Amino acid sequence: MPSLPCAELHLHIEGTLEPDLIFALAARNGIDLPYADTADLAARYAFTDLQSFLDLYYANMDVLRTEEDFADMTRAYLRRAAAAGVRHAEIMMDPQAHLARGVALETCVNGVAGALATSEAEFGVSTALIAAFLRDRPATEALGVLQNLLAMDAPIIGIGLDSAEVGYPPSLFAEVYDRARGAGLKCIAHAGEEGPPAYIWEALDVLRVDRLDHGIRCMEDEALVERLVLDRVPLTVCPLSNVRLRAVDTLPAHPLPEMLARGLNVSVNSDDPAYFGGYVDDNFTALGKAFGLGADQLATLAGNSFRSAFLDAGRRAALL
Ligand code: ES4
Ligand code: ZN
Repeated sequence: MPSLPCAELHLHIEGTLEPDLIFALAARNGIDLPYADTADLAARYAFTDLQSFLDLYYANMDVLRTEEDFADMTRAYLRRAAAAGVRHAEIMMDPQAHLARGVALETCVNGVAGALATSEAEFGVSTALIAAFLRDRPATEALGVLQNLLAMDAPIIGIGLDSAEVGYPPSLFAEVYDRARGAGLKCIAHAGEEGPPAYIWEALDVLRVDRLDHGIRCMEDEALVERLVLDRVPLTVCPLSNVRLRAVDTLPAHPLPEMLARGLNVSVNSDDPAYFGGYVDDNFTALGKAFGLGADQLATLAGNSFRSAFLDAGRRAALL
């Protein structure tokens, strides 16, 4: 079956680092990995919650040292995304995760952005880059990184907020978001993945986000659902991620069909595909198996993805 054409709006580029590329980059950079082989590494992908995943996600990034490493990772994702039916990808990266390891901002940003620059010609995938800040690190650090990104004229269209959610409410980052909005950047944030509906309210009312990542716990708050429907706030839902990180018990228990039925503006995305059992096409296939989604629901999900992308009308029309 051909893949459904869509836009991918929730994708961490560091979460596309597949075991074989981790080993190849480790060899190239003379790094000794604490795993015997790719099977030994992949056997550790049995996560119990968000933090258990993040521990491995941050550890594996250590193989990313040079601009070429970041570019190779990005090109591998774009090649796979094209095969998955992705026409446009808005890609998050985590600069602080690299700065903390002594990798320069220019190295990680130029490596990813360099690969994105040739994506349309090479893979037929249009792209945009979003710098995400780590909410479990100080907001002052995020502000400093934002200032450096602006000073180097980094080719980013927006900012995001990710990493460990519970205990780190969006309101901690109000100043960062005000500064980004003032600089003309789009604003997104993870909220309501593991965190409570109150964090989604804060992302909307304090950070004034243009789009929400995950947001699935909105279903616990009727007034919040009404607000999200009324404002047509895009929610980038990641079904296989939610199952692997136990935000939901099983895929058949996922709220996505109910979210669609309520009229929420949801799209399907892969989050960290190398870790969660698949790319966006795999997410659609798994949803089809679990729920038997009809052609109308698939068309709504794909349509929502294109409409929720930060694309002007001309570029959007060219993709459809
Ligand atoms: C993430 Cl699934 C998820 N949640 C929060 N932060 C993240 N960073 C990378 N993947
Ligand atoms: Zn995410």
